[in-house]
Amino acid sequence: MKTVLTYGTFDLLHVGHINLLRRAKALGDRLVVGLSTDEFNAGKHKEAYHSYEDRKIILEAIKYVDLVIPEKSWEQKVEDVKKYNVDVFVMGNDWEGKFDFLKDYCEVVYLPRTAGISTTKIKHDLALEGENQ
Ligand code: C2G
Repeated sequence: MKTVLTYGTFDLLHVGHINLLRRAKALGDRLVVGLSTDEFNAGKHKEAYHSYEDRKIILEAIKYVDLVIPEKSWEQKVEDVKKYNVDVFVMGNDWEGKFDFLKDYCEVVYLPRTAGISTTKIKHDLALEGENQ
């Protein structure tokens, strides 16, 4: 049983998120997703449109996702890697290098981001659309 772990906010779910989750799952047999809580997001200066509870329901409906756990702090990753016997830690390459400390515990893989889509872009485009109506 090869376990893969990733983290994120996954708000306003889009193809970039799905591409990440699909490729992450392909690296093992089980994918665990650390989902940023609303409180943790506040620390990232992010405010998700969907609540943690709703984002969790949405993620759990994705066939690539096997388990969703709360991401409450920057410091929990080593503990999570040990707790879930993680073999591979995966993030999009906008995080390239930021989690290399985990190489002492598991493989660390940064995957190319999907170009042209982001939650921020979705919000921006919708706001512009609203202004033009
Ligand atoms: N992602 C991607 N392509 C995009 C958008 C996002 O590959 N066009 C990836 C990101 O690189 C990340 C994952 O999808 O690996 C989730 O993205 P976010 O929800 O924006 O997560 P983020 O705010 O980066 O939080 O402790 C780590 C943080 O919780 C990561």
